[in-house]
Amino acid sequence: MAVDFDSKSYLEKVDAWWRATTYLSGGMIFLKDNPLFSVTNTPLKADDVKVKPIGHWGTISGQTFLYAHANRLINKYDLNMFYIGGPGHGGQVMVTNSYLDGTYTEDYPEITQDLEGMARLYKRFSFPGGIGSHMTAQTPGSLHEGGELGYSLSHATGAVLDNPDQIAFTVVGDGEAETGPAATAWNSIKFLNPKNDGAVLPILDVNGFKISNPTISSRMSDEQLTKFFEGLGWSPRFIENDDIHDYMAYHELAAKVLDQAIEDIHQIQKDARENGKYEDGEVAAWPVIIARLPKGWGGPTHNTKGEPIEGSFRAHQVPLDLKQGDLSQLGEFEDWMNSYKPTELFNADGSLKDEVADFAPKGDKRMAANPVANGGRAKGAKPEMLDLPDWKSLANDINDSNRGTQLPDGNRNMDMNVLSTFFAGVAKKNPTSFRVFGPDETMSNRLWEMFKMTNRQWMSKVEEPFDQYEAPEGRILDAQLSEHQAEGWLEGYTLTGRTGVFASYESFLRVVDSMTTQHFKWIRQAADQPWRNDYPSLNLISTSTVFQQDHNGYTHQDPGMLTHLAEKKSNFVRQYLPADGNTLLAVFDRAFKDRQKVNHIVASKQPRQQWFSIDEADELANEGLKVIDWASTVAEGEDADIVFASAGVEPTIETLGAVQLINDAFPSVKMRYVNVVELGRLQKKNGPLNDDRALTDDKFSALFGQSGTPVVFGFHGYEDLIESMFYERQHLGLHVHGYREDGDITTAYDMRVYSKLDRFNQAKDAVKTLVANGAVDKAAGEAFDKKMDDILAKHFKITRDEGRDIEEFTKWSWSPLKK
Ligand SMILES: Cc1ncc(C[n+]2csc(CCOP(=O)(O)OP(=O)(O)O)c2C)c(N)n1
Repeated sequence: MAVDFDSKSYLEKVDAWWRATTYLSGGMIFLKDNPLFSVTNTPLKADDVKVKPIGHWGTISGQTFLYAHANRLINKYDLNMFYIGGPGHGGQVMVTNSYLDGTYTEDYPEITQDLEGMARLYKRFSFPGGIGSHMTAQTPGSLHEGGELGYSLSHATGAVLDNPDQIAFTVVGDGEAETGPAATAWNSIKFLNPKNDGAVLPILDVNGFKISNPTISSRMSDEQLTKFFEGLGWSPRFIENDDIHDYMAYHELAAKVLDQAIEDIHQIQKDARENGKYEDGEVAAWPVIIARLPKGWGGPTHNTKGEPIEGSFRAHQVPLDLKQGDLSQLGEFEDWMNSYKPTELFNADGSLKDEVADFAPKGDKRMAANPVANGGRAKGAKPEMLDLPDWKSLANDINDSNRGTQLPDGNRNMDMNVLSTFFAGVAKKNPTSFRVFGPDETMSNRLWEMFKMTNRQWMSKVEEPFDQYEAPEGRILDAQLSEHQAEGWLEGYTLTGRTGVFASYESFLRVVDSMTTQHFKWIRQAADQPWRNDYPSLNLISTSTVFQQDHNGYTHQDPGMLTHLAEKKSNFVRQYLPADGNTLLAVFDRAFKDRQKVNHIVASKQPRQQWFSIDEADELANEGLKVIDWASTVAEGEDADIVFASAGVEPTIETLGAVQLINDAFPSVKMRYVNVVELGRLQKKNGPLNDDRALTDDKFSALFGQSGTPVVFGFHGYEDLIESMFYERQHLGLHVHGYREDGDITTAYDMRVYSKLDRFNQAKDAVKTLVANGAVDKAAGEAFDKKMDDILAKHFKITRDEGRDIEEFTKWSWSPLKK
């Protein structure tokens, strides 16, 4: 017999499921045993109660209500839908739903669907050695932890891009909605193409309160919220009721409103897919739901002082003063739990009653089992890797005759532009699984070849010739100036198994540094879950970097992302500083094949000398660092008087400039030059998960000499990062020339001199150490030092008088060393 999903009896099933998940969600905050005390007729005793109950209650019942209704929608419309909980601190919502639909037990067999398993689940919730109270990577069906609030909509949008049948059922907290990232993420519909992308169904959960404040939207009228959302292009609808305890009224309304939303989504997609609509600048008015579901709904109503809990901020975390050491509120707790009528829901052995269990969607239709939230594929299935073009066929031919020069074709000197030939090839070969993201910078960051084969995806009107490269379909998503959106979309895209790149101005990648932290934490925890598939790596490019800012200045100088990421567990982070176009190509070939990392690549977009042959670039990218023999005068295995090293584009130019100055003046000095591309190879951090790429101590000293060997190191970032790495290696002798937090609107070279990264300052430092260790005569050293000072004085005068750089810099190119 056909099921009547709109009937009262079916809504009663929804209600039963809701009560069951809410019962467990509330109970596991407090109990570590005896979860079904009234079903099994086993009175609660102190030992069943946690010593220190922690977790959140306020967000739960609204979210479990919505989750139950999402299940109904899946059953009614046979949807491919998954759940994103913006207020991820309601971890129980996804935990209890996945437990009751069977997914949890499939993923964690020890958590059986009986009394013992249920007790184990209670105990492990928000408990030492157990699971987090958020929708962490431990949670089946989750791809969004929601610990740091703000990204639910961006993640949802990223997840459904190029996933035309997918719907992201996305609960946005009304507190979360006040964050900058969430506020700007409503603009996502200006970029979602209903033809090729899936849909996001946002439900703004206006439960009225945050931790201890009301929310802004709770004090806005329906009319104001309607205007707000309509202004953004959405089609808003409301779920609300005057009598908050008339639950059937809520069910009836929710069913009606949500059905309409799904039918509208299907209509929008049909119009786009079959009738060619939304190709001319009309942005689809996607449904958004505003659900006014009270905070702490259906839970304890008042505290012992008589102040309201239900419908108040007081419901946010633990709503009762119940703990093992104080059972005075046990009665209130029991009344609350029994209000869900658990005897109607559960059997005494802990299993769900058949008629309740029957409500759950089946197989992969269960939101907790939807493959989209598990790297986009069935559990244990092999990932689909990108089909990559041969980067070597796109490389510059660098040899002895042109090394360290600017190539005749100016475009080939801009590393980012060289890289864009690779990206264009990747996009061509992978038309639905590769995208480039950014905050309006793809053009500025010189990924120009991309524009020859694709456009920026933009659903609003295109007004040519005033606009360029905007179209409803395109592999580039950079037409919203928001780092949060670019990062959030990329994360959603990546966590669902596709590959993307976010290219950002270096300093403004800091805008989302905590988002990258959250992503790192996710992949780190996900790696510990045997049932989780792995993910492609998250690829971040820092360009428009610290050492050349042209019309921008000091505000645009911040290479601190390097330090920020270096502080994380290094097994999940790769940071690359390729010094030229070939190395950048080789690094991306590696980055796109690597799994489950945060790849941070610092790259130049400015015309620069090119250095490395294809073979050298290959080795540098894959080994991570290398002694460069054409820039060294010491034989392999011999002790050097001094080691030069560099990481980054301008540091490499300047350090090699210093190598040449020293070699010209003191040809007998034995020098080794090491180019460092993969920063993590130098580190030797304490603690687990930190050593999968660390050099052995022997290899480190083979490169940098024993402690005491002078090492002049040109570095792109803040100096203390390299200092800490040498400290960890107990290597004394480091002279690092990095960014010293000085700069201005000035010439390209002056930016380097500001930080003493320039070759003259590096050479001065080198000679001082060579005099000290006797490799250079004192008088000769002093004369050299004066020569360097004179050049720097000239530099200072000419930049300030004429606004240009000196010929010692502009006319310089590499010439072979005297050996
Ligand atoms: C970016 C960020 N800022 C602050 C917090 C601390 N915090 C945790 S929960 C919360 C209130 C959340 O309110 P809302 O989004 O409405 O969720 P709900 O009411 O459903 O719990 C805050 C401020 C956070 N987790 N993330």
